[in-house]
Amino acid sequence: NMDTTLTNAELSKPSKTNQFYDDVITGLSATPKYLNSKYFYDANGDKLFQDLMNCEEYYPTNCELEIFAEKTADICNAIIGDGDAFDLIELGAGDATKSSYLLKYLLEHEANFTYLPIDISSNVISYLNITLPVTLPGLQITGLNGEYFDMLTQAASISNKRKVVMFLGSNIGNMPVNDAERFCLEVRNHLSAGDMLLIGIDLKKNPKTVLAAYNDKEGITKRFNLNLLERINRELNADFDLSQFEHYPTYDPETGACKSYLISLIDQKVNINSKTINFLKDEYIFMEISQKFTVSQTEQMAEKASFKAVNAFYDSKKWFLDAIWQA
Ligand code: AVJ
Repeated sequence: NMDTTLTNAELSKPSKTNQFYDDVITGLSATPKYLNSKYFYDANGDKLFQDLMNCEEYYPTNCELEIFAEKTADICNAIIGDGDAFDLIELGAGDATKSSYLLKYLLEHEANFTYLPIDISSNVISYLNITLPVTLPGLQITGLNGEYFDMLTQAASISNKRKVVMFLGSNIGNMPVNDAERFCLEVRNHLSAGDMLLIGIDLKKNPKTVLAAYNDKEGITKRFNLNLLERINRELNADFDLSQFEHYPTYDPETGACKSYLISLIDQKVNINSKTINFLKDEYIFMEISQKFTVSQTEQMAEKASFKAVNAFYDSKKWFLDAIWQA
């Protein structure tokens, strides 16, 4: 049950019962302050991310869509392999637009598979469970709502078929490089020899292009960041004044780290249920990292996680990579 809304009874209990509350208090009590970007994705955040994917500057989605549309057969044939039954597991499925290209092709070619989308958002999973069997007749789907590794463990417990895990959209970039390596190793440890990881990775490119994608003119990225404060207000009984925080995106072409911050415009106190958090003028909250990689960095990452990089699919601009790594 991922509904993190606190009832009055829960709010008056020790905070241990609510992970979202604990994480928010931990992050905002730290120096420097931070929030975990996985909490961006409530119903409003899902909607804002949809808008972001449709905005002009946010290129990663269009690049990956191009790869999935243009290289469908090659990707699917690599996934199908010898033709044995398999589970197609997607970590952070979102609206499954990209994977739909693959799902459609796999169904048309009578591949024997079950689609298991995993998402932290219960909205996403109920939406997929309802809509995909209608738009893709014959699709076997089991949506799993929860944290990636809990749900990977659950997926393994309900089936012992070969596994193809998809981790698309450069979601891997939401972790600092060391964490990303550890994450890939943990995925590998949930897999068996012959299983696969299809991973979408945003590549280094002109720094202006990267920065613009996280600083769109319409201000959707700004609202996407501020939405987390709004979510904290709504779900954790807090009183953030959104007009007193400014969105500050950065990109460092050396490290490939694209980071977003919210900066306090004034000295201010924010109450979160019974806790008070002090902000100094110009103090920042680190909100999100969207790491960009070189191709050789992605190959190193595969190797460190005990995968063999077996296929690489690029968009025409070579801005984005979908790689197949074999366990
Ligand atoms: C969904 C994590 C891949 O980092 O590019 C988009 C989220 N943040 N704009 C990304 C996001 C700001 C996105 N990921």
